Amino acid sequence: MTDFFREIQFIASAPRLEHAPVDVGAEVAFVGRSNAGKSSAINAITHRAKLARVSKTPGRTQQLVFFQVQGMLRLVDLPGYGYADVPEAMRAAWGSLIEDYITKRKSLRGLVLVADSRRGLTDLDRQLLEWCAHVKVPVHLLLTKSDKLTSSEKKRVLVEVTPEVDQIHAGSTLQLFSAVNKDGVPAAERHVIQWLKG
Ligand SMILES: Nc1nc2c(ncn2[C@@H]2O[C@H](COP(=O)(O)OP(=O)(O)OP(=O)(O)O)[C@@H](O)[C@H]2O)c(=O)[nH]1
Ligand SMILES: [Mg+2]
Repeated sequence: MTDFFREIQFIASAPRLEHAPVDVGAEVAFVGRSNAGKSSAINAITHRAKLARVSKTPGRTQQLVFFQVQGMLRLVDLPGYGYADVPEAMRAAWGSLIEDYITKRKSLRGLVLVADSRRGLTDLDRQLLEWCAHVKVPVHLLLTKSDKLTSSEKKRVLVEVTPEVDQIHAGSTLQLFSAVNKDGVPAAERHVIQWLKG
């Protein structure tokens, strides 16, 4: 555990990219399906229990939420996608907000894609990986909630997902992760810090 995130604090939430903090420095964003565990991953990696809001109700984080790590370094909690129970128009708006952010944000150094290890990748995760490959944004995949898997299930998900990710966005990295038992937290933390420090 490092003290890199010791002074992290919420700075802004933005319903649209125009409302985001000025686009300088370096940023790492967490993205993924609604309820996958993005906010929990941010809290685990920063060693702050209640920094990002965790909810049992999917689709809670509907804005880009910015945290200042130190100076011009930031983490971003992106709105979750793919939640079935929202109107189509709202779903489309979330999609374009995320697409806008990924394609236009100059300070974006890398995306942490969070996916439930029990489900593997969804179609929207694959689409996101394709966008990232297209605009050359590096991706680190967290297969989270690994505390729910047996050791043979853990092996199987890695065997299944690794070639799939390689095929869509070669050079991406991936790991198992759990915000509950902290499996993989140090590795994820190192990855995020490396991106931020450039
Ligand atoms: N067992 C287990 N549960 C987890 C883990 N991470 C998150 N959860 C649970 O999954 C639910 C969703 O977690 P969040 O972190 O709020 O997920 P999110 O991706 O930020 O969700 P949205 O903001 O709605 O898109 C909560 O009930 C968490 O407690 C984990 O590693 N293991
Ligand atoms: Mg969230």
